[in-house]
Amino acid sequence: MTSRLRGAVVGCGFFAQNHLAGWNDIEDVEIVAVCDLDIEKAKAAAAKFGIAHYTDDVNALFATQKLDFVDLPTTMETHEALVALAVSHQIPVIVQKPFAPDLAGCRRMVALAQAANVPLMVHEDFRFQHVFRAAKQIIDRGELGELTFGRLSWRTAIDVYSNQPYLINVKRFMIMDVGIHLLDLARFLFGEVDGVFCRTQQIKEGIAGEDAATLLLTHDNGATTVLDFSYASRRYPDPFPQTGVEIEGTAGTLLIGLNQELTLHKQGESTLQKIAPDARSWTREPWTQIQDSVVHTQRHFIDCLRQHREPDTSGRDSLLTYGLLEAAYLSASTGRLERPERD
Ligand code: NAD
Ligand code: 89V
Repeated sequence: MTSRLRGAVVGCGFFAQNHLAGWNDIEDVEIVAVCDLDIEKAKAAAAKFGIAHYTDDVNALFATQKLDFVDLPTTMETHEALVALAVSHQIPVIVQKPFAPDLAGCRRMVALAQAANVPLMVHEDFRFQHVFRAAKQIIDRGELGELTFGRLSWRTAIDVYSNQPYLINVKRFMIMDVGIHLLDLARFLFGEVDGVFCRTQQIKEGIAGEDAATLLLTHDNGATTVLDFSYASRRYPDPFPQTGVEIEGTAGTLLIGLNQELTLHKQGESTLQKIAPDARSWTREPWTQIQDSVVHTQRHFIDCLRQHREPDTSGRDSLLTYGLLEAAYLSASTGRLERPERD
C-alpha cells in the first residue's frame, strides 16, 4: 500500500456527500474516482470535491483505477453485486448499512470476502459517536459495576422521506433503517444477546413498512435492554438524531440526554459532562453528530487496513447484529421471544 491510500466512492447520492466530505478530512487518504449510475451525480461530486475521475460504469472504475479500497454508500439491494465485484478485484470494501436486505445476503458477502481474504467492513457509525465511546470507556473501567438494565431510545418526527424517498416503499423499514444502529450499539455497550422480543407499529399512513418498534433484549451477561425508536414521535424541539441512553449497573447509572449530555450517578453523587462532536467546516445541524461519526468510522476502517486487523464492525462481526434484526422481525410476527442465530 502507498502512503496515501487511494480510494473510490461508488454512489454519489444523499448520504455519500457526508462520506466524500469525511474522506477529505482524512489526510492519509485520497479519493481518486467517484462513480454513480447517474453520471450527473458523479460529475457533480467530482467537481465539488476536486476528484480527478468520474464514471457511471463501475466495471470501468475497477478496470482503470489502481485502488487500495472502495467505499459503497449505496442502498442495500445494490451491495451484494458491488461487494462481489470489489472482492473479485481483491479490493477492500467499506459498505453502508443496511448491509443487505436479509441475513442470508449478509452471509453470502462475508463468505465471498473471507474466501478471497479481502477486508470487508460495514459502515455502522452510531457506535463511533464520541458520546458512546465515552460511555463504553466508563463501562470498561468498571465504574457502573455489573450491567443490569439499559434503554436506548431514538424518537423523532423528522421528515426522513424527503431525503430518502425509497424508505416509503420498503417492507422492512424502521428496524432496518434505525433499529440496526441501536442493535449494534446495544451489542457494543452491553455485549451479546441471547433473546429478542419485538413489537412493531405502522403509524404514518401510506408507507409499506413499520415506522416504530419496541424491542426487549436479554444479554448473555444477564442485563436486559429496551430499544425503542420511531419516525412518528412528536416532540418540540425535535431531538433528531440523538439517542437517549440509560445504563444501570450494580455500582452506578449512566444517562445520556439531549445535546450529548452524559450524567454519571455513582457513590452518592452525580456528575455531568457534555461530549460534543468534533468541529468540522462542513457539518450542519441537526446532522452534526452523525456527520462527525462518519469520519471516525472511516478512520477506523483505514487504521484497520494499515494495521492488517479486523474492523470492529467487520462483515463477519455484523452477522451478529443482522441476526438480531432477523430475530426482531420474527418476534414481531410470532409474538414470542426469539433466539437470534449466532453462527
Ligand atoms: P441515494 O439513493 O440518495 O444514493 C445512492 C446512490 O447510489 C444513487 O445515486 C444511485 O444512483 C447510486 N448507485 C446505486 N447503484 C449503483 C451502482 N451499481 N453503481 C454506481 N452507483 C450506484 O441513497 P442514500 O439516501 O444516500 O442512502 C445510501 C445508504 O446510506 C442507505 O443504505 C442508507 O440507509 C444509508 N444511510 C446511512 C446513514 C447513517 O447515518 N449511517 C444516514 C443516511 C443514509
Ligand atoms: O439511515 C440512517 O442511518 C438514517 C439516520 C437518520 C438514522 O441517520 O436514517
